[in-house]
Amino acid sequence: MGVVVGHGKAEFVVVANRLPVDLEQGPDGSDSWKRSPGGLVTALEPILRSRRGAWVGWPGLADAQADPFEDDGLELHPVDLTADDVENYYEGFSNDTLWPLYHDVVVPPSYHRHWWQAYVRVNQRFAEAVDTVAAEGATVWVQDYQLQLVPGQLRDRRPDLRIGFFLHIPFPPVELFHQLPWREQIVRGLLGADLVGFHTPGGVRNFRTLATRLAGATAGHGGVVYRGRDVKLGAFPVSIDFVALDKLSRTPEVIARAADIRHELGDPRHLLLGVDRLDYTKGINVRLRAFEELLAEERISADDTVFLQIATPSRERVEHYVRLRAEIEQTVGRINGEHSWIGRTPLSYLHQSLPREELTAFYLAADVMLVTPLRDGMNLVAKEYVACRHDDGGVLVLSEFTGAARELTSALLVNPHDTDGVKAALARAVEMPPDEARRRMRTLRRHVKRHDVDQWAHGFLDALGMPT
Ligand code: ADQ
Repeated sequence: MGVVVGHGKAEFVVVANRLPVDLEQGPDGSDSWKRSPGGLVTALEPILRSRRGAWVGWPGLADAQADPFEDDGLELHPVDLTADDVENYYEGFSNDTLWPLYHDVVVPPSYHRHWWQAYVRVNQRFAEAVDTVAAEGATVWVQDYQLQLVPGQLRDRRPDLRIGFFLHIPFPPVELFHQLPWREQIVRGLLGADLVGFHTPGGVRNFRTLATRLAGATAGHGGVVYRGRDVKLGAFPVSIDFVALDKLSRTPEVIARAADIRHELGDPRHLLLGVDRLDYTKGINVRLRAFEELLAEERISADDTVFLQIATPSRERVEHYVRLRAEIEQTVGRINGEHSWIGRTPLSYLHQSLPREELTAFYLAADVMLVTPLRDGMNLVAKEYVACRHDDGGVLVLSEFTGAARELTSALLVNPHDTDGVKAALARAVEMPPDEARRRMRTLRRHVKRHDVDQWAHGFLDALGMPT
């Protein structure tokens, strides 16, 4: 894949922790690149290709030294991370300090000075990489919580650049953010951008307050004024490639596979589904508890109901994740021990990542989709489920604490801290009259179709002042 390129002069640069390709090492030690398709790549690829675009990011393998290269018209610039960087910047500060802090301290964040130092150092390396690839006056779009210092570091080196930043996770309430020993540096880092985007107006509000309190920013038109510069703030709810998923879900292969899945699960009358990265923010335990209690109270029956939970392995070297996995596996074992009979298991649990076609078939097969995070920036699974239901079937149960809940108001919205409320919604979803379910699903589909990932990317870049 690809040819090596020199230091180009890109007009549009995307910077993210990860490149849209993964570097993989074979058993013989040889390197190869593998595409890692995702919504962000799909949305940005056409824009990157249409104007000398480049992507700066980590290839996903520690201690690899990869040269910049071109892949099908896209310039890719790997940033190398050592094993020590991965441990301290990525697993440490990004995933064990910022991630829990920004998700309402669902688990206690750890604050370590050496993690912070690694975060500063690695962010600086990303900023240097952008400096070498960006043309005079280029537009740079920095993605997510791993790189919050990059806008400021880049502004210092390259005042000619137009810099946007988008946060894919929630921006926390003011009081929680205050816990962070390096709160002022993070806020100032973000204020290096010309536009800072969040999923929701709540994120905008929290950040505006902190920018004023911690960095002396003042009120400005559409945002704040910081060091004499306008910094725009805005809510841009991310989305999915509706057309592609809708199309995939209509293929005969996917439709047949959906029927097979139900059959393999024993042709239950009701099939419930959960799909998540295995993460403590996703509230997997919340729905398992509700399911368990409903079975115990005989409000649903193991004779005709199956709940399938698919959890992608995630952050397996971080302690909280190791513990979460053990807890969930114990709960699954308990529920099945209690409520199964030979050849009939009410709960199926897959700790696996699935190919897109397979996931689409599961979405199409499920009568009820359970999305119950304790906190989630957006939650794309909810939108993917809706996009796959070309038959207008299925009921979505959705946590109020997701960004998606602001848009998908025709779902059954639940408070994941209220077990009785989740149980009531689950029972209602199972018994919902088909007419009502179809009406709700049609409304949801109309919304996601109109607000897809393409519209998200263009909305952000227009606000940043880059014509697309
Ligand atoms: P995530 O926390 O990863 O994203 P989410 O938005 O739900 O959460 O996206 C997960 C993606 O992984 C989905 O595209 C889903 O299809 C896929 N996936 C999940 N389980 C899978 C499995 N077993 N096999 C294959 N694929 C699977 C972060 C934020 C979110 C925000 C997104 C985008 O935490 O709040 O919505 O970024 O901004």
